[in-house]
Amino acid sequence: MNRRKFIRSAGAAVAGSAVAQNIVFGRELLPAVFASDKKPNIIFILADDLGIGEVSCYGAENYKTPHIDELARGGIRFTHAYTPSLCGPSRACILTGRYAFRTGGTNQDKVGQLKPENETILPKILKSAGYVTTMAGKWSQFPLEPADWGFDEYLRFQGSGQYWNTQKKAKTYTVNGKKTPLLDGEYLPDKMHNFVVDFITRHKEDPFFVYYSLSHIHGDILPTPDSRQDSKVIYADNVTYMDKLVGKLVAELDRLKLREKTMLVFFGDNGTANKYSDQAIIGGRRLVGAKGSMLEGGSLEPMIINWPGTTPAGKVSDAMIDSTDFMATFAEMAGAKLPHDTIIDGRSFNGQICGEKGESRDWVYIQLAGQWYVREKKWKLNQDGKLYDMNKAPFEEILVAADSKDPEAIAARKRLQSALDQLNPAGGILDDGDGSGRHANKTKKKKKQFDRDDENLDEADSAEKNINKKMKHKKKSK
Ligand SMILES: [Ca+2]
Repeated sequence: MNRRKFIRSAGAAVAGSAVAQNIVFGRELLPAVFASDKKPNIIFILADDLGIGEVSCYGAENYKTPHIDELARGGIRFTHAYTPSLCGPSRACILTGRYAFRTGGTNQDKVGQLKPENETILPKILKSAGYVTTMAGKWSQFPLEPADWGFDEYLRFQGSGQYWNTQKKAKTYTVNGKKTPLLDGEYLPDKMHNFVVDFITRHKEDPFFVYYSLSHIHGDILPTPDSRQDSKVIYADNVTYMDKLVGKLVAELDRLKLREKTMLVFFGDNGTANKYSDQAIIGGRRLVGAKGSMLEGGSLEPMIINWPGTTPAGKVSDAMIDSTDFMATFAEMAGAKLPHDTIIDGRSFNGQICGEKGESRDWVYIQLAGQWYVREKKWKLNQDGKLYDMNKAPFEEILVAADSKDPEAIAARKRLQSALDQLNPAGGILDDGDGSGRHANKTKKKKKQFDRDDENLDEADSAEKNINKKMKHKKKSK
């Protein structure tokens, strides 16, 4: 039996035994079989504040992303991939495979309080299967250093959207614990690229995992090395540069002859920032909502998986993908065991990657602060019992009357309410922040501040700093 067929039949066997939604199918069955099989390298590229409205293969009219589009032509482009609409809560779902009401990562500041002794994240899981791991770029809003969470090597910067040393937080960056100055004229995203290329070159014989967490296209929006001096489209220049970096990395994989051994995943951590959402136009229309909202523009993300020889080329998949799924998927791919003493919400979509029809989840769950919803392809139900018809999404979400007699709507409400009842977010760790998803304190900030697109994220970063200080103090006093 070949590997794909094995994945399919193992999945079917476990799914058939009616395991709970929360248990990843087949996870106990795979490692022995995969041990002798070649494990793919995994490169996870996470763009910051990028929605589908900035990616041309999704129909974005104001931007061109030829290199990302090329990945889609040679791989699978997913049209229904979702994640919470702010950086921290989104990254917590991606890295832990667990929902916010389980980890406590309900807002930006709270993610800064997660602890490695409570949460096992992706690098640790993959390391247990023989992977060498690295991260490059933004580590916020996680606390401590990437190494404390299991990365073998890392290059991280402080805060978000760091590019030039003219920015306060970009005077230095940290490489494997060592503060390194960013010199005049050095472009941090290029340093990150070089760091990743050096890593994959040194480890081309090992299975490796790269968590490549881009600066782009989070504010500060500054001219790129390629911007014309008189450029009036600096934001678009940043989209273009991000795309160029993706192309450059693919070229390096070609040079190293690693393309067929490497699964490239491209994803965004949340939707377009408010400030630029009017330009994120598809088919003449703007998406509903933006970063930080509970609407499509906040959580619907571009997602492309390219692995020549394994992913079907040019496929467009409408499978529902939840950002907690990466953990289960990569673990299955690597033949790694997931933690057995904790609930993993994500489910492997390995079958989709291998070009088989595959099990698909029926809904995704999205939470930010004290708000949440479950979303199927056609319907969405939130924590207040409001049901939305999503047939015109991502451009419109139509509220269904509470007393609607439409039998489809009645059945959808019942289904989704049952999913929410099963998850029971209100019975988990509750958000004690100001409700914005940004802050852990209860003092409501002025609305104006919410609308600032959190370009600076100073408060989230200061919370991260405080917890880092506390942990350091604790380590010393031990
Ligand atoms: Ca973000």
